[in-house]
Amino acid sequence: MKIAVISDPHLGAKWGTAREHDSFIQFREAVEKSLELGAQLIVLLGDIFDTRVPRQEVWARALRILSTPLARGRNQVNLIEAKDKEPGEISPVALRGTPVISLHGNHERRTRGLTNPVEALEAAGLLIHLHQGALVFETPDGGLAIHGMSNVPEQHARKVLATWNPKPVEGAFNIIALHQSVGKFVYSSEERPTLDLADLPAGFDLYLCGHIHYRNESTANGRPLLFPGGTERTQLLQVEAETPKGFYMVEIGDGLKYDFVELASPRDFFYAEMRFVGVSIPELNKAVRAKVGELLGKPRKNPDKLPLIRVRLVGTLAKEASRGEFDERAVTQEFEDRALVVVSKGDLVAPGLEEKVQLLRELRERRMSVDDTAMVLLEENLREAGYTQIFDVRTLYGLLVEGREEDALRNVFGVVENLVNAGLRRKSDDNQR
Ligand SMILES: [Mn+2]
Repeated sequence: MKIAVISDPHLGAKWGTAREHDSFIQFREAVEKSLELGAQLIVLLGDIFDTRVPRQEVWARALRILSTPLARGRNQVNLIEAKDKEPGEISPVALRGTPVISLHGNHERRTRGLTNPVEALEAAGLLIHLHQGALVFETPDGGLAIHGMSNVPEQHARKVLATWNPKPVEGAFNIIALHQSVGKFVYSSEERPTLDLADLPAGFDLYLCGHIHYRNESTANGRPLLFPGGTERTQLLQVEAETPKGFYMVEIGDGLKYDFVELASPRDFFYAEMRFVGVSIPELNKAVRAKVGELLGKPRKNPDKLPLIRVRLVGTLAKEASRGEFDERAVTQEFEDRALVVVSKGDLVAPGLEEKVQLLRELRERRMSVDDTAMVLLEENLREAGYTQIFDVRTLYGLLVEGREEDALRNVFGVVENLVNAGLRRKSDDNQR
């Protein structure tokens, strides 16, 4: 019995850029390759889509790819029980060809009562969605139970998993699938998971986890824990440059075997970090271009596509220099025929800016949401400019967040008008005196 395990395709990622086709090409390759290799079941570990409400163009391409497993292969698995699924949720269409079972990821998660895109795919019969549930199959190699918990907010993961409290099905090969950060396996270093390897329920034969975008292997309760990593490169971290993209082919029956299958379609990705102390803008211009040139000379796996290059700049600028003077877009343009270059200068600071960086770091440590962080920064900037007394920062920020720029502008104009009127009044008072 062969099962393909594919994670985090992030369909629609980088839409509107030179990379907009990548997520589809790579997911298609993973699905087609898994069918060629004889997958009788495909398990998707979540984040099929990059957004919770994908655009129509993304839907069309996703549906086209996801209809291939249904049309290919002869179904050799029989669903005998669906735990915690409402009757009628599983379309008979989903059990044709090679069935697909999927979690939803954090990118697809929506408020209770709203349909997420993985549930929409289930409604179309293209897959079976699992969230705190299990599917029990009869296969040519015996019983197979697939248990799954889709993504929940990281701070609730431990509690939700404990409440769900899945138990292995007796006499079956039991697989459990999650889409969370677990222990040291985190999506980003700023994420603190509540779930530890020790929290994973015991008694399962194989543990699978999405969410982590680079391939990893570990163990839980003495059994393998596999992170296939995403088929799409979304983070451009160093580890993503060092780890090939692909998926797992798991074989059960005579024991357990698994192989990582590398994809051929992803672009080459080269990553470099450059550290500076007191660097001037001309020096920076020269050094970054030289580095991109050097990375372009590296051996290539996929010469058919422009490689991705990310250069991350870290350190301090010369006294008179400001970050804004370094034109990273000029570098991208200069190399656009040879590579897709991203230069990140966020960690390159002008002297004197250390304080602000420190503030950002503190906000990050307090684990504030992006909204709250932006709010504090707006307040901080207005305070520096001496404007805290006259602006109601929270109201202003609220309007900006809701996309009510017109109202925000009116709010600012109102404040300015009051100031001008007050000034005029003072002037006329002075004149009358
Ligand atoms: Mn993801």
